[in-house]
Amino acid sequence: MHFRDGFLWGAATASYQIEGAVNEDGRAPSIWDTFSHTPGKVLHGDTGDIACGHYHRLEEDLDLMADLGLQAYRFSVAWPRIQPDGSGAVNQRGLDFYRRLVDGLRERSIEPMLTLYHWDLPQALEDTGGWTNRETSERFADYAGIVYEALSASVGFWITLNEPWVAAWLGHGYGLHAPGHRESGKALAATHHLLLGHGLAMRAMRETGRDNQLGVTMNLHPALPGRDRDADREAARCVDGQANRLYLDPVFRGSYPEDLISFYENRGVNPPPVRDGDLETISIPVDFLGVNYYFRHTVRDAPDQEPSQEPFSDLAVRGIVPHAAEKTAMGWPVDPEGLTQMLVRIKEEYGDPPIYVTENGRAVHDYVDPEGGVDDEERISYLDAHFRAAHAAMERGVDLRGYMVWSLLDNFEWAEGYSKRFGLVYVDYPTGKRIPKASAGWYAGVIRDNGLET
Ligand code: IFM
Repeated sequence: MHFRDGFLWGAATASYQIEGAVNEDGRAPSIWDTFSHTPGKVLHGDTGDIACGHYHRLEEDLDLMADLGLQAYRFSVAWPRIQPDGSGAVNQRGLDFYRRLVDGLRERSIEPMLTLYHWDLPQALEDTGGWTNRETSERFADYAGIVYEALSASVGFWITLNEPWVAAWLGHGYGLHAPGHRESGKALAATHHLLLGHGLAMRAMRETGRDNQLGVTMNLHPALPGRDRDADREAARCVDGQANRLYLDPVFRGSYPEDLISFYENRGVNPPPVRDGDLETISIPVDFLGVNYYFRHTVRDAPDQEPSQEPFSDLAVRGIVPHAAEKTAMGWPVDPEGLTQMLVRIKEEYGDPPIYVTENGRAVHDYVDPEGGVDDEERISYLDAHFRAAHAAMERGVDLRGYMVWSLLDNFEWAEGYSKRFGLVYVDYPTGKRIPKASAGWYAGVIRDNGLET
């Protein structure tokens, strides 16, 4: 089973999840430093203070990528390293770190794919309202302009935001992520300001006239009714509205999904604070869409459900995990067909954009065996099935151009701390030692062959 020539195989990470060195070289706190240091927010009280120590092990990690044969590496820039106050003065030492990273990738012929925002908002901006404040969108565009100016000659792929649904809803609607707010209205405001920030950043980067690929990454999940009932079908439509269309529609069609906005308005929740011209800015054409795919939502109508920290509870919907499904260590159902469906849907309903899978992978209860290896068979079979699902979408005409496995390294899995391992490479946290898992060797073979055995 062959992938097209030039298909880009890589792996992904994010700044707060791997770097550590949170107080070094001028970096100031982000909302995740504050959140993770707040008792009760992250499992076992884990924080990103040290994480994988990537900031200090840069060369070693670059060599690991080269050993794996990666053709691309997706990473994110920590805004509080670049602008510790979230605005104004630029911290050159922060930029220097990413310059070393990008140069190290280029020396190893690995294509850098840079994400500007993977959730580590400078705390100073949160103190003035964070993403619920419109000004944050403008600050984000300034920051994008700074990083673009510094690195656009060496980085070909630029992603404005990672998973705006997660930043908006887990961070502002359900309180499971930083900054920990729990109001649907705040999540809608954050959604709008994140998307506006994306559009303003797109404009700032485009205006330089440089010829790079610019896009945005969304986490997308097909939504399926749990039972053969109209009420569950309606629940699935609502979840699809919040999880998928609330992001795809404004970027690709220049509008918000009316059914979802009226659902909230009917319950007294303010709609996204749109001003004249915002949707034109948000829908500035992207060169590609980044898709992060993990699982499908299966949902039931739950009319008596009170809004809680449970995602979609404010939609009076409950998510279920089908009994028969294989589950990952996150408890997420394994569903490769959902990837094919989502990719084909984007092609059919959103104008057939070029797509990169910018994240896909699974958590496994990995351990080091007595021989010193990590035999993560479940990860191999998960990736194998999802690569085939991606290939099936390409056979149906989807313009899929590359695939980034989540993740290069085991890392800080947000509210789950270090308890969940997604890496191709095992990290022994007490020592920082890296041990490539069986999946790393297997993936190197896939990259070498640009395909899978049938
Ligand atoms: O670890 C996260 C990543 O930061 C964003 N996408 C999903 C991954 C697994 O939960």
